[in-house]
This record gives sequence, C-alpha cells and structure tokens, in this order.
Amino acid sequence: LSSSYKIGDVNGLGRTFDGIGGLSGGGATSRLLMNYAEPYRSQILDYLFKPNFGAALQILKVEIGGDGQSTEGTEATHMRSESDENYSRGYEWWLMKEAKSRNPNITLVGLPWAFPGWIGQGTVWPYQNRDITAKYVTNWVLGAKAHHNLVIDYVGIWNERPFDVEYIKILRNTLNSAGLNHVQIIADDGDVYSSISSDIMHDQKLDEAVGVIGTHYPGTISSKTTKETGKPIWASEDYSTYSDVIGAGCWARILNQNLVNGNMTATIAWNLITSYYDDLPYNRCSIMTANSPWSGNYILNDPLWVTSHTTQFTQPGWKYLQTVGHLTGGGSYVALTDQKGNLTIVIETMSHDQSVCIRPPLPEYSVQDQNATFILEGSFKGKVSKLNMWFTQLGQSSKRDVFVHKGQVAVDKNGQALIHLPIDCVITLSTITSAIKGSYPTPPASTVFPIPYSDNFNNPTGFSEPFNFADQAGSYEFYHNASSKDGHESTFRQVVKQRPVTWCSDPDQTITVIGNYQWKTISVSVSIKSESTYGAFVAIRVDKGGCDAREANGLYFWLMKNGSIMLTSDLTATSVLKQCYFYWKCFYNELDWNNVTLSVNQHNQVSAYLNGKLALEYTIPDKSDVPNNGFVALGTANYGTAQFDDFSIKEN
Ligand code: 147
Repeated sequence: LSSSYKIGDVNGLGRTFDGIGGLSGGGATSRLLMNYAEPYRSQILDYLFKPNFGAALQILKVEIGGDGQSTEGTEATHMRSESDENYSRGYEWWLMKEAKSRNPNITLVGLPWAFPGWIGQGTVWPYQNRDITAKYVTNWVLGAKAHHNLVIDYVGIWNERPFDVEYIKILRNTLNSAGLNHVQIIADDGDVYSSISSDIMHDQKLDEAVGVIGTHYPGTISSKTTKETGKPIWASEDYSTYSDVIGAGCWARILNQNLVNGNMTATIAWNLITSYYDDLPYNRCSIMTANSPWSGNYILNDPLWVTSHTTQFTQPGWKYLQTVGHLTGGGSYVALTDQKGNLTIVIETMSHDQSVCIRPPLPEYSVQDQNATFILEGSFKGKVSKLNMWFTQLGQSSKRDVFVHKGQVAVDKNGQALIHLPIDCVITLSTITSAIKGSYPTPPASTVFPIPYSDNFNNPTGFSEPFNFADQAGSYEFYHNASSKDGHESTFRQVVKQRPVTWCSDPDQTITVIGNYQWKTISVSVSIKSESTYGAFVAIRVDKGGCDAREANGLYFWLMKNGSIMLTSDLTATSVLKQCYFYWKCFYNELDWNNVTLSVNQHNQVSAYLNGKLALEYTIPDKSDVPNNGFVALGTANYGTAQFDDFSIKEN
C-alpha cells in the first residue's frame, strides 16, 4: 500500500499546540521521589523535564493537596484551617521548581482532588461557601509565587467530580481580584460528554470564565458541542496504562489522535512517575518508574521515549497544520510549525492490540505495512530540502529501536518525501536538529525495602515529611516538641483534625503505610502518644491502600485513650481479635508516651508488648481475615493529632 498526504498551510493553520504533560498527584504518585540520593534524583528529573534530553515535558500538572486520599495516598493541603497558610508542605512545590529550573517555559497546572474538611463548612461539598473555596485555590496560586517564585498558568475546579457554574465564575473573579488575570481556568476535568460545554454555550459569563475545556480519558474524541465552543480542548488527564510496550503504544496513539479526532491540543499523562509503592492501585501507570529510592534504581519506560517524539520537536505555541489525519493503511499523522519555517510531522502506526489503553474501550480497526509520500506545500515547498527522521518500533517486534535518529529523509524538488511505515512504529520527521536521546550511566539494580529499618524522626529530609511513609488517610509530618525534655523532641505526627471533603471514601481513621507488601513475619516497634485522638495503632500485614484504604485488613494493635488495648483484623476496628481493659490487667498511662512492639512469627503467632510487658497474644487461625502479608502501618482511631517516635522494623 502506498499513499500520499499533503502537508502545508495553503488553507491556513490549525489550532495552537499547548503541549504534552505529566501529572504528579491525584494522588501522592511522587511520594518516594524526594529521597533518591544524588546523582540519581537529578538524573530522573532530567529525563522528565530537561529539554532535548528525555521526555522534555511541556506541561507539569500537580495536585492541590487536600489532606484526603486521591489514589496512591493523601497530599498535604496549604490550609488546614481558614486561618492557616503554609507553603512548605509536601513535595509538589519542590517538584515544580525542579521542573522550572530545567525548563523555564514549562506550563504549570494545579487541580484539587480532596479539600480539607473546613472547606465544606459542615458538609462534604466544596461549593457550600463558594467564596471560601475560591479563596483557598487563589491562595495556592499566590503562595506558589510568593514562596517559590512559581507562576501557575492554569487551575481546575474539582477532579472528576461535579462542577458548579456559580463557583467557576466566583473563582474567575477571585483570581482577577488578586491580580491573577493571567491564570486560566480549566473545566471541568470530567468526561467527554460533560455538560460544561453546553453550559458555556448558554452562559456568557461562564464562557468568559473558562479558558480551556479539559476532558479525561476521552478515547481521542470530543463532543460536537465541545468543539462548537471554540475553546482549546485538552485531554487534561489521559493514559493511566501500565508502562510496558502496549502502554507506550496507547500513549503514541492518543498523543496523535487526540488532535486528529478530538481537536485536543494538549494531553497530560496520569501519571508523571511511579514513585509510589508497587501493590498500591494502578501499579506503574506512568511515563517512568522510580519507586526504589533506597537502591537508586529507576526505569526509563518506553512511554518516556514516545513522548520525546513530539516534545523534542515542538514548543507550546506552535501551530498544528490543518493537514493532519488518518493514514490509509491505519494509523495517523499530525504536523506542526513554529510559523518561522520549522516543520515537524509525527506519525504513528499503532495496531489495535498493541495500543489498548486502560479506558475507554478501543473499537476494532486494522493497520497494515504501508508507504507514505508526504508532499510539502505552501510555505514549506522549496524551503525544506531534508527532514530528520527519529524512529521507535513498538509492538511485539524483536527488533526494538526506541527513539533512534535514522538520519535524514530527502525532500525532492517537488516537495515530496517517501517513507516506509512498518506496523506499530512512531516516526518523527522534522527540520529541528536539537533532539538528543539523553543518557546517564545505568542506575543501580532495584532492591527490596531494606530491613532492619528505623527512624527516630530526628533527621531532617528537607521536606515536611520523613522518607518512605505513604499516608493513606490523614497527613503525617515531622513535628518539633519545643519544650519536651523526654527524648521526644522530634516526632512524626498526624495533624489532620477533621475528615476531609473527600475524593475517595476516606476512612474515619487515619493511616500511613511503609515498607514491602510481601512482608509476612515482621516485628515493628514504635512509641505512641495520642493527643486529641481517641487512640492510635501500629499495624502489620496491611493489605490495601488507595481509595480502598477503608477496606484494609491486617493486624492492628490499638492503644485507646479510654485505657483499653485491642488487636483487630481491620482498620475500622469492627473485627476485634483480642482486647483487654484497663480495669483488668493492661494498665498504662494512656495520656503519655507508650512503647509498643507488635510482632508475628513463622507460626502465625502474634504478640504485642506494651512498655516492655507482654500485653496480648493471638494465634492466627487457618481460616482468618488476617492477610498473609502486607505493609507496616501507623494510624489513629479518628481524626485528631497523635505522635509517633522511635520507629523500627525487623524481620522475624
Ligand atoms: C482517574 C483519577 O483522576 C486519577 O487520580 C487516577 O485515580 C486515575 C487512575 O486511572 O483515574 O480517575 C478515573 C477513575 C475511573 C475512571 C475514569 C477516571 N473510569 O472508570 O472511567
């Protein structure tokens, strides 16, 4: 099969290209990135953000943390009450600065998943008092500038949850009143057929307030109404597919076809980087992988180099040509120009089975080996005599070129360039000469979470949080007891006092997990001080995180403020395996620090020591709700503060 395709600007240009991006958050997807040692941490960031090196991302979208669960964990909020403002929590500020330092032109986007509880004003609805929520989001933008010199370009409404027309208008006004007219609003980060588009068509004020229509997992299409609004359309979250060769095929197909079929001018991958534990949900649905900080290992997954095929040959602000489309033998091509003579053509020939994404379902189609003649017309004819060719072979082919420079393709005097297009490949043809397949020496091999492990929370990490704990409900951070003389000056503290305006159904307890999901026979020690909580726990074999955290089974040892202790097989403490009350035999000072050691051995015997004395024993029966393995965890019986110290884990 041989076909020809016109590439030119004879009938004018198409839409403005806004970029290809990655999403940190939604949520806690970057949690383990901060503790990578140098040089690995900088190398990882270079592969993601440095121009002419790796993914060279053009957009970084981050979660505006709300202290609530948002897929791989919770991210810290900048306002824990109406009077609290703190712009040094979490790691998104740091990540944005690292991205900007590599690419000052990178576009920054912020979007809330959960909101802190007080935003609901007694409800679990963020639009209860719209002015308060608008101020909360506006403060985040102002704080980014004031504390980190970060200019935020776009903010969203409420990830994949209902929008509120009145709120969008109030947010626009609040941003403007704060001098943030340049910050555009993306709405509504929902599905392709969201009513936001028809609402915009019928409401001039809303039309003025919304800058970009953002849809999620659009399956490369936009609705007729969305196109009719004339607004830029983004796949503001997409991909979310395991980062193997099929994930790379998904990414290649949607990067082109989101424009060809859906007129979308930006696509943002969920997620940027797997820096969350394997065995949390959506394992390795990322552009690259770095979730073994104790080893230094990271993985350059194929989707990273698929990204380079567009990002290293374009800039946001370039124009798509109108001459884009489907190839006659299957696949697609897009073309872009800087309007100064540069031309980039990106071609993908991904077959169905080699490019299935997590969602939505992909209708059947076929692709065949084909030849294509691209005929340059308009301002390119006679001006472009050769095009650099970069090539990636995906699919199950044994020959696996990944982002390889294949020299130059000649454009003949008639403006024609002939190329062969095998199945399952991505090809860039471009006048741009600066592209590089960046490389560093191979990082160390991945290792499992190291034990014995300990943390006395005395060593600053440069972040508000210690390394390796992945909060699944509530927020945990370093705490300094200024006046303490009892050896607990620096501790680890749960600080959220009210259940958030949730995005998932967060439990009524809080929990932070750490370690290796495969752990079976483990002993964990920790000192615990309940403050405003009803009690606190240490747990092993915790088998769930993410939005399912409230279903997490495990072995939970609780110190309750009423003086009781108990062992349960679940986070919600509905399944009590053993308990004892203070008036019987387990007396301890429930208001002070208490040291606990919880252990399970090869014979499934569980023991809990309280202040050095055996407090509870239990043998897990053959048939039991107690999982065979899981994470270590700390937590609290409800929202409220509690402190932890002298934490250690060893294998039995
Ligand atoms: C998205 C979320 O926005 C992300 O935070 C992350 O959870 C991601 C994981 O794939 O998913 O939410 C969606 C969840 C389910 C669907 C669409 C989006 N769905 O079933 O169509």
